Amino acid sequence: MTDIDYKDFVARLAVVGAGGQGSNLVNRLYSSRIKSATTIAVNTDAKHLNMIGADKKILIGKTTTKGMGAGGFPEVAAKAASADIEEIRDAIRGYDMIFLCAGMGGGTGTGSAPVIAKAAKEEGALVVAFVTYPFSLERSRKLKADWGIEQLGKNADTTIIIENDRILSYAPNLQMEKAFELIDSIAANAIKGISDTLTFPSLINLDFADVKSVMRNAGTAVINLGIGSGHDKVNKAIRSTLDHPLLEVGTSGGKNALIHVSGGASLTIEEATRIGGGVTENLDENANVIFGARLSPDAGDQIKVMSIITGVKPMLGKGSRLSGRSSNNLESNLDSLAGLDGF
Ligand SMILES: Nc1nc2c(ncn2[C@@H]2O[C@H](COP(=O)(O)OP(=O)(O)OP(=O)(O)O)[C@@H](O)[C@H]2O)c(=O)[nH]1
Ligand SMILES: [Mg+2]
Repeated sequence: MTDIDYKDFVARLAVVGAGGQGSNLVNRLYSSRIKSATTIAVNTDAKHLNMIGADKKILIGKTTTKGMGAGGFPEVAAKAASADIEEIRDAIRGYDMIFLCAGMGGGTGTGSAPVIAKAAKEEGALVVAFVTYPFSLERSRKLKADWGIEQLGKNADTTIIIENDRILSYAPNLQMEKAFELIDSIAANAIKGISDTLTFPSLINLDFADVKSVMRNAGTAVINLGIGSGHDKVNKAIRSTLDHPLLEVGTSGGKNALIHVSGGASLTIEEATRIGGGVTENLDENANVIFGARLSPDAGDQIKVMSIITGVKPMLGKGSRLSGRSSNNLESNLDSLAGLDGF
């Protein structure tokens, strides 16, 4: 029998960040020394790219915007990305899955992400976009964001939307910078969790073919997080995931779900499976549910849950049902969700 190097059969993954927010997210993952995915930052803004750590950086619009940014105009950024599309293609070629990150509402991320998504799909990758939706106070940016999300809907397989406002509604006293950090940690954790569980041996491995079956041409999706510890931690984890207000949507129509569970050395397959069942109870009867679980040495007694539900329609910009509710508990939950090692 000939020896086969099974590493050759592991899915190849890359994270591409477009614009300021996307590049910041890439920087965050690069700094955390993510091993399961290549990091690529794309921007029209040379100065910002210089400050970012990434395996690869691409300045787009070298001949058009000349490294000075897109000035808030998505159409300028779309042209810049198209002008340098060959360089983008060279960088993203050969990956099975691309996580594409961008803040919607500015110029570069909004305009270039759909162009990058299209190229990545043409190169054969499964394209999962993680985008942020602007704060209400960024009024004029919402129209641009809506446009960007619509374009991504046509070009990416799945678009997971994280609304900046939701963070403020349950952690209202957070400074803008800290709010950004929290929002970015959610996407970074999700990406790292999925990548690591696809790539490294895990308590319950995620299989790329399964991820593809949930994420291929899946439309908009929502992500929710939960946490549980101490007595009854499994039920606590389930409840906090179901109550998580990052996106207010009914998940009963949800078509498919990817569930990721992580916990300390004592986490059992039975507990992970119970959580998977609990957080998907309300989904469509025929929903395709896949899940993976990882042991995380630093987690101690804590179990963390991430659920991505596809085929749901988010109600963007409608504020949160949690406004005005005491948020102490959620704030501390968020803090413990923020560490990158957790998933
Ligand atoms: N979560 C998070 N959101 C951010 C961050 N920076 C900006 N945003 C949000 O993302 C939107 C787009 O901002 P940027 O990513 O800076 O914009 P850009 O894509 O670089 O666009 P231009 O600079 O206009 O070319 C903003 O409206 C904010 O809502 C960040 O570091 N974290
Ligand atoms: Mg910028």
